[in-house]
Amino acid sequence: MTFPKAVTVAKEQYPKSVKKEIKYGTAGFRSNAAELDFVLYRMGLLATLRSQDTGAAIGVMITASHNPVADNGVKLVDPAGEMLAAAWEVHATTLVNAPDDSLDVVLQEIANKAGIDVGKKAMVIVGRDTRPSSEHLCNAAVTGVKTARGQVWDLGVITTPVIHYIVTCHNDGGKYGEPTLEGYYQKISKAFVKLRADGASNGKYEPEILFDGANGVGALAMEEFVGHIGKALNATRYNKGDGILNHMCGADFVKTQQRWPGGVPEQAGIRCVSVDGDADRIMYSFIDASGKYLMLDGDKIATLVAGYLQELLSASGLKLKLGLVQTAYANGASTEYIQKKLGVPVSCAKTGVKHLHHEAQQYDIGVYFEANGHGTVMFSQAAKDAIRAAAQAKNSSAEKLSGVMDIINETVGDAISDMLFVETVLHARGWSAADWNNAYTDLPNRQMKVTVADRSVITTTDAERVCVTPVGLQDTINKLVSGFSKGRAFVRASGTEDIVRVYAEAPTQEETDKLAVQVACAVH
Ligand code: NG1
Ligand code: ZN
Repeated sequence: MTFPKAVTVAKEQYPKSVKKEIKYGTAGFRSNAAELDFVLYRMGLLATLRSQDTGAAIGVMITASHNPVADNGVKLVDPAGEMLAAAWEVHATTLVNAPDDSLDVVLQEIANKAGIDVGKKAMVIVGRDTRPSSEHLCNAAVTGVKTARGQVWDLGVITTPVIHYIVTCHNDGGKYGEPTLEGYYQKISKAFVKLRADGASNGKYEPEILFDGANGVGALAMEEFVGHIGKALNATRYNKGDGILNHMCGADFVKTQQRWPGGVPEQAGIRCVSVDGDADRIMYSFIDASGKYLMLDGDKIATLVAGYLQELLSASGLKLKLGLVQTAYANGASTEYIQKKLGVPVSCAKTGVKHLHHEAQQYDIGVYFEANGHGTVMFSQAAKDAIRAAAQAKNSSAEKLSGVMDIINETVGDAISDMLFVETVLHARGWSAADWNNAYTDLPNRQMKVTVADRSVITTTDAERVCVTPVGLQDTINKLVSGFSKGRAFVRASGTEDIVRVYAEAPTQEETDKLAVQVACAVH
């Protein structure tokens, strides 16, 4: 028997408590925290196998991100900091749904399928957010790793982007950066401070923000950054953990409610930065001179940073291909602005970071962002080499690009690293929040959730923009859309909730709402 203790430990400590089938989805496993003990134990077992399979360290992050505090979840991080490979998502689902009695057999089957030598060494890096349930769930994962005879490196309470960074750096021998928390803070902060060494103010840019930590781990990470950045950015921190996680604050609240976050005093003209519960998503908002609330989402961030990278690239003379990856949820005005005004090519990927990440790899410099504020920039090895060489040769634009590369956490969307990049661009341009917002005007848009008996009957193609089944639904959507000049709408089954999402855009909010309701009725 290769996994002699797997069944006993399961039965004695982490018995399977949920009968219904659960699936490793876009965000890994996610549910009410009380239902997750056995899932975490089994993910510890699986992460060990994956580590033996790849001969590298694997990450296990315990978080339910922007979801309520009573929820929790787990996601595995592959060796180069990417999301778990699709074949292993299937293994994860199989293992989690197996009865306690057959765990050893199922583990052996996975090992056989993947051709794993289970005697090999394994290393699993675990991290968790600030949820009260996270420590207990982390212990379950650690027990799983140890039961499968793997080694554990427990990072404690950290953000999701930090675990992606540390897994990457650990596995590449420190090429991307030093594989420690301090290494992470140092790399990003130093580059940020250096790029504003000549003065933190510039034109209409003031180095001052209000930081909404969502009462989660992002607040802790920001305290660390403030210690490293010093006076280069004056960040007044709110929602530092004294309130309820993600409740009436944070990036998801701001994006879905389009409202100023609770717990942060309203101050006109000052940028407010909201992160989510594991600090991999970011939203900006501000109140303009007339008292109007304005939100700057992932699309605004993507267009701002892609435009700046494009400018530096052409000034540097480097011949590198830059592109932006969005999803169908990107506001049509952002796509038009970046394509037509700035001449940056845009690709559309399916919802879910792994799809965007993959698509971004086709460019030398690939910017990807979801409208909800999750995104980053990736540089090919050739791009990195060319930029560093030109920077060494004192090409000033390449020097800036090189600095920007160090601010960015390429391994995954990273709220605070993204924030420091946005601040860098605004500083370089001498822009206020209003200047940034005025680059283009969002088209009115509306998202709706529709509950159906079986959401899997909805299938799509063309990066989710065209509905394939039920047959005839797309024709109906086309007809409805044609009733509006410049309308756009699509439907898709959510990967994280038991609902169908409807998205609509049109020239006015009234028309948009009408179109969304008509499409929702067609789905129902
Ligand atoms: P689903 O539920 O599949 O739409 C949502 C978000 C994604 C992504 C995932 C993972 C929207 C429309 N969808 O996916 O962008 O963030 O959750 O958390 O925001
Ligand atoms: Zn998150």
